[in-house]
Amino acid sequence: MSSLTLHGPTLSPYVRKVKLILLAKGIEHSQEQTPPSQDPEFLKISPLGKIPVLLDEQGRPINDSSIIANYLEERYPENSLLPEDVYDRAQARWFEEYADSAVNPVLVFGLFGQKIIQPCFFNNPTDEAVVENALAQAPKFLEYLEKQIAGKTYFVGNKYSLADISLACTFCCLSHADFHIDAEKYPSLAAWFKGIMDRPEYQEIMAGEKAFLAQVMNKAG
Ligand SMILES: N[C@@H](CCC(=O)N[C@@H](CS)C(=O)NCC(=O)O)C(=O)O
Repeated sequence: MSSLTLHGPTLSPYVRKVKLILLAKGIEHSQEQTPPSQDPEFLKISPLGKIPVLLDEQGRPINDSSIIANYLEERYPENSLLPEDVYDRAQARWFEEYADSAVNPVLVFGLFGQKIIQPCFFNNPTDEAVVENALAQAPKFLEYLEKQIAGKTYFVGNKYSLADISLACTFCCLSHADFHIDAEKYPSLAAWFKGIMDRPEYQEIMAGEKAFLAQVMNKAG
């Protein structure tokens, strides 16, 4: 029987989230570097043309990283990435939502999207107004997250969870765009991210992404 197939490159914060969940849970899978597109063939498995898509062993698609995360948690409850406590579970899902729907659209798309993805993959110039808007909004996100992580190793329940994965995926993209957490202003958040980045699976994924980006940027001149 074939294993699960993840579609999309991990440069996408949402694909990276799913990849890290698969790795944390030790789930056998393969990965295709499928880009998002409106190609009719791709729309058959991704109605919105977005990545990630996860295909199960029967080739049935599951869309949206949060729904995939939930599916993986229910199907593979071992090595759970959600805390035991019901309130903490809600908090973990909140941080996932905060990263995915609040921070990424402003900071990831504003900085990584404009500085790397648009010029290197679409030959579009960086929209400096979008970058400036992202930079202006960054403190409100960072201040909130600094308060939430202060005095803790992980965001929720004293355990590595979906909350850490989702937020780390945001900061991975930002680091590609040369935006780093200022350790003087946000010491707890910076220490948390360093701790996460020291994990071998992050080292491996980021090394692959950096090598790929270096190649693409070289070609783009
Ligand atoms: N809520 C979705 C967001 C996925 C998403 O926006 N993916 C981007 C890549 S980072 C995409 O496929 N964009 C193509 C498009 O919007 O057409 C999820 O969590 O999977």
